[in-house]
Amino acid sequence: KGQKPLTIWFTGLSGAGKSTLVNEVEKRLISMGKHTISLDGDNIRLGLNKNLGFKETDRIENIRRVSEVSKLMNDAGLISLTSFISPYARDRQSAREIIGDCFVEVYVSTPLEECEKRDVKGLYKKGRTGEIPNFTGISSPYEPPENPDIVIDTTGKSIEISVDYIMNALEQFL
Ligand code: GGZ
Repeated sequence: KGQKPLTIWFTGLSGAGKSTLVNEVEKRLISMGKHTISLDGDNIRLGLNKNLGFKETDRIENIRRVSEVSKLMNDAGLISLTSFISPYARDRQSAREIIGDCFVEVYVSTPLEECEKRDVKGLYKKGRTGEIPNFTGISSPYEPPENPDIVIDTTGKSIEISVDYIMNALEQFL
């Protein structure tokens, strides 16, 4: 039997845990025999979108292209997992419209305070000093989803617990 194509769209602040969750959720899906692709800054912003930065119009175009690519992947039958801050509600709504009813929005709601405390790559520090301008949560907005399909705050949770929670919530969409 075939699989249902799906775009599992992760949104949230830098350091919220999107990429980690996408990687682990993808492993689980693969172990269930699903065919997947994951889209993130590493394979999109360094290639297709290398002409884009972080000002508002660039972020809008980043998310538009990711939406179209994810739709293509769904048309090819794949489950696509996307890991982008995608800070603007309007652009996530456009993504939903482009992708259609196989769109699932996962809000990684880890609060700014916790993301900044983690500061895995030292980017928040640079955001605070202004060395990195337009930093999401500090000098650039993040509009939280109002009606996400799944919400997960990773504060104080192991990766395994968080992934168990998401897989359970995803079941109805698979
Ligand atoms: C936010 C930035 C910025 C600025 C570089 N603001 O934690 P990371 O490093 O690995 O993930 C962040 C990533 C965000 O790119 P996205 O394509 O997800 O953003 S958007 O959806 O808004 O287009 C961060 C790094 O890039 N980064 N500068 N100014 N994050």
